[in-house]
Amino acid sequence: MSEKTISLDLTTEKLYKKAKEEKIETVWDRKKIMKAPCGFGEKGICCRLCSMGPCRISPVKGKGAQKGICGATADVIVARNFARMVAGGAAAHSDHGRDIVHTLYMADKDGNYKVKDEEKLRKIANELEIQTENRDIYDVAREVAEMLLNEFGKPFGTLEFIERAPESRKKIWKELNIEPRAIDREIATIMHSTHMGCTGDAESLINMSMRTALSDGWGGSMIGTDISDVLFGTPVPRETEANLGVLKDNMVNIVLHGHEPTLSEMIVLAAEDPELVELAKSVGAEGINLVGMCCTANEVTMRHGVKIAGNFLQQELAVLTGAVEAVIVDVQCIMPSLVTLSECFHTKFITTSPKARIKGATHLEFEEENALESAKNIVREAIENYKNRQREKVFIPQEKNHATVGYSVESIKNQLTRVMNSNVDNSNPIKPLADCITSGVLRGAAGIVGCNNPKVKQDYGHIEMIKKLIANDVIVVTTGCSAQAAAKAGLMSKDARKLAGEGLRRVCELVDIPPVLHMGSCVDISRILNLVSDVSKYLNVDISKLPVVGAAPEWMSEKAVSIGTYVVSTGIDTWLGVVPPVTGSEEVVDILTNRMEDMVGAKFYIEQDPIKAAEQMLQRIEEKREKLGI
Ligand code: SF4
Ligand code: MSK
Repeated sequence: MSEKTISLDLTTEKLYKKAKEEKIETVWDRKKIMKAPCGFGEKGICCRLCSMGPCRISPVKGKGAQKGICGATADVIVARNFARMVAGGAAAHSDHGRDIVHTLYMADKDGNYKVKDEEKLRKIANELEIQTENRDIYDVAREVAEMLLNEFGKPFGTLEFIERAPESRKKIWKELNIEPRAIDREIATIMHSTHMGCTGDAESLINMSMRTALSDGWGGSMIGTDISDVLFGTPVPRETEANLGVLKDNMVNIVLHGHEPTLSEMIVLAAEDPELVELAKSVGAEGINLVGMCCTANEVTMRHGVKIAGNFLQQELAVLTGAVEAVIVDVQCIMPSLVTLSECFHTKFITTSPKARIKGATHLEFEEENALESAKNIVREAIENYKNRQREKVFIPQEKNHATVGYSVESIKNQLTRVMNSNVDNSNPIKPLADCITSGVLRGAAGIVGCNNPKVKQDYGHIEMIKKLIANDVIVVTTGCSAQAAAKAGLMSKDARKLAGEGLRRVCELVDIPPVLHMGSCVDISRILNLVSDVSKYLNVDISKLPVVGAAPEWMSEKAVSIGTYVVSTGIDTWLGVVPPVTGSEEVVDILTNRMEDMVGAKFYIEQDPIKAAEQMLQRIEEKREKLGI
């Protein structure tokens, strides 16, 4: 594979070339060794749920095994595998959310974790019908935390935050019996129903997948986002930079990678500690340069403007620069390959969570009870490693781009109302956005999210799709690695307005925003759900009728399968740029790409060419506009 074909990003090309020259293995080399993927796995027709198997179904109709030993058909096997992917993704996001709520429970005015956004906490407390008047804010915090922890295992009722959805949506969920109940319960139900000898009906399994996915989007992820805002502050627009060029030759470089802000927030504080800054100087550096990778980068850039080193496929490349003293990780999207790769350099690969220990890594467990001290110890480890940097091995590509980030729902509403205040009725902060859509100045909105995947030229899917959409007056909101691709490509700079169509450009100029808005990490897709719900309620039309689309052009993780499923179940058509492992079942393909529309008013589209996908999205947006008569 040549460096030209693996990525759209010049820094990736350069560092991949370096890896080749130094005979260091990367994700692309392992992908090549893997040769053609297993045809059964690719189609989802391999089952190893019991020891009568493993069973694999012949992909040729009428030839070879058409059923597993227990009699399970390809439809059942594919649907069970899909459901388990959803459960895996929902578990990851929701366990993240649960940890954040635990932190809120521990929060104390004299402790390391404090309530930073009291207004948001009071708003959530009101929603949960928890008294706030004349109460200490930390008492309120504990009661909110207890109630939200209960959302994971409560024996009766449905999730509290689904009340935020428009009535029309809740009605659909109720009729289909996919209103999510307790979060852990939905995940356990999938694991039970997909056990050998349980559900043998593909449609029922996809229904259960929708309910479990909704417990992620409107449950675990939404809780994770909201409580992170309460603890660490609701993001507001701020400036940052993105790409590996943010690493500094003369500083202690620390890459923060993973997902949960409980760790990264404390590392941010520790890196500003005067004693540690002094220590960095005493070892010959000019200071500490903290940068982010993957969703941790999104969390800390949204709240502090910490610079973004890169997205998923750049984690190995950061180490390959030879200039990173430590990669500090917590959970999710961390390649175990970082162990051997770090051994080729002086880099310390530090794991911190008992949920994601990796053999060969330095494990410094992050103790939340002693959070700041614990974070300082981890940062100290990185500083002390600066002296081991081998100068002859250092190569930092200089490419980076400027980005304006920090677009929480609150900051989008603020920005819109503040700027457009003079000529609109200010009674509903969502009115200006809704007006721009109904008048046709903006044709619609698109949420572009998700990972990188070495099956796709890195960032190509994200960037080509986004460019096509903004050129056609569709405002784009992004999260996850997609947001980082956009930031690296300069699409989050206000200058990128020049790439937008006339209507979107006018809105960007008036409101002073870039055409692509960074809404945060993967759990923050819940922000998009809240925003779309607000527009739906304001216009009094169901979400499925709005000119709004979603896409994950380079997705790779189970979390993305859960996300796609809850976004579609919320009524938003979603395009996948990587084919999911379901093509071994005509019925499952039919449900996902056709019948789901009759159930929830939206469906999946599979299109590997991002430009064609964007054209389909634009067409769908226009169809919806026509039906709405706007
Ligand atoms: Fe085979 Fe059925 Fe067992 Fe799966 S559950 S491995 S299809 S016998
Ligand atoms: S980090 S899930 S690679 S978006 Fe959220 Fe990026 Fe995908 Fe991980």
